[in-house]
Amino acid sequence: MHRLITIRASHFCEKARWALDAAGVKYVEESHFPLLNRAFTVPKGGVTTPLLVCPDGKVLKDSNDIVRYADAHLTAPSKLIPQEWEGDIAKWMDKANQIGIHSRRVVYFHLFKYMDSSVYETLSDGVGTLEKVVGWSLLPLIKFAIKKGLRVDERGHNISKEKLDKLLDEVDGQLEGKQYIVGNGFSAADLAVASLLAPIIFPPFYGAHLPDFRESPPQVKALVEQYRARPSGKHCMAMFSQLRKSKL
Ligand SMILES: N[C@@H](CCC(=O)N[C@@H](CS)C(=O)NCC(=O)O)C(=O)O
Repeated sequence: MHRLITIRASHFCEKARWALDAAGVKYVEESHFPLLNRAFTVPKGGVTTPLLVCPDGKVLKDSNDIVRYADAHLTAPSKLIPQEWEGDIAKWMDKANQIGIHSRRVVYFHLFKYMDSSVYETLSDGVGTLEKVVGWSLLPLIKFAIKKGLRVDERGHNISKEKLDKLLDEVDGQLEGKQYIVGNGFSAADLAVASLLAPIIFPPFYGAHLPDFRESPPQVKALVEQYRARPSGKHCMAMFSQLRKSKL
């Protein structure tokens, strides 16, 4: 059996989970708090999550590698990375990672500022009982490490929002008159962009607990609605409701 080490709410982890689910690769998910994840990834030669331990002992330390590994289990016409579109898909997967870096900072900024009380619930999703207790007592340190490590502050937020908007202009342009980002069918490009934009869209059928968008304060609602209104936001909602749903 494969073991997927995650921070469950992480959008990079959702990308890996979705690809494995789409390919029918069986795995057990082992979720951890941010920061505490390193006690489980570093001994396996990794740092961040997702990290996949394969039954033969091989370790995949990057979400794009996990998507490619999952895709190797698929055959045409279900492939996430059809050979003819490989180059374009790789380009969009890289762009999706950039989207993920900036959407994460914007979302953390809003979460800490307006929804601080829901941070523990979100970060502790899927974590074992003992680690939940440890995570609760270390929560101030974990939040501090996230804020410092990812530069989640007013300035960082403003920079990331601008970069995110530019990246999404490109996605919006690419989607003009099209349902999918590359070619005529769902691919790893759609999966990656939708997953990495998801924390700002709150799509249904996300594979982890996200705070209830309907209960969120007006500042967060306004942010989500602004991004949901864009073609890239609509694409994210559509990919999750039409395609992620059946793979959960
Ligand atoms: N390039 C990596 C990035 C993954 C990443 O940034 N993961 C974050 C969660 S969103 C993480 O594990 N952070 C905890 C840490 O840095 O130890 C990938 O695609 O797998």
